[in-house]
Amino acid sequence: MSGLTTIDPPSQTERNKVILGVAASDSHVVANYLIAHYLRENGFEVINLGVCTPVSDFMRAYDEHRDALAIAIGSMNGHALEDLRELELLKQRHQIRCPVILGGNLSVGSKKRDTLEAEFREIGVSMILESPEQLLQELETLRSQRMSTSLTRTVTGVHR
Ligand code: B12
Repeated sequence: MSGLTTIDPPSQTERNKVILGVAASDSHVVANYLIAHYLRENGFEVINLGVCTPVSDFMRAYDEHRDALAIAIGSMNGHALEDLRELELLKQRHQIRCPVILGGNLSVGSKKRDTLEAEFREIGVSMILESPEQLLQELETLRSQRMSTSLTRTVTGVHR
């Protein structure tokens, strides 16, 4: 028999959670505050770790909230590459299954290197987004994907 009658769909918060914070060396708080507010206004539960957050703290937050849709990291002071250099290693160690999204001013100086995105991918960043609006759009996409995956599992009875 199908799992439809026996398996509860994921709760509202399970579909809506995002872990947010600012990279370890960075104390710029304004965008973090505004993004947290904006996402909450749009129905997301935000676990906001605030400024000066080491990668290990993002991982620990994910350990506590393994249903998070994404980890979103801001960096304004130009030192994201150094701050996130252990990301790939720690992602593996903590079995991170959601995307790690990065945004802000990602290198020192106004001219950005063409290779910057590739450099971030190499250290474990899944995608770079420019604005809170893009972040919201991406989270909404992730949420719908999550919902259709869990629906498929429910209908076929392979929900775990
Ligand atoms: C206010 C400010 C400060 C304040 C911060 C106060 C506080 N507690 O927040 C103080 C004076 C403390 C400060 C300190 C420093 N600052 Co400062 N600061 C600024 C300033 C003027 C505004 C930043 C801000 O709040 N903007 C408002 C928010 C809403 O906009 P935003 O930060 O640009 O964020 C937008 C996007 O980037 C994006 N975004 C941001 N985060 C994220 C995250 C995700 C996931 C996504 C998708 C998108 C996203 O969305 C936001 C909204 O559109 C900027 C210059 C500027 N005009 O932008 C410099 C600036 C960011 N600072 C800069 C620097 C260098 C420093 C210092 C290193 C200076 C120094 N030598 O001490 C220190 C670093 C301190 C530290 N440890 O981090 C540089 C960074 C240069 C770079 N990256 O190449 C800037 C750009 C100034 C400049 N032109 O040189 N700063």
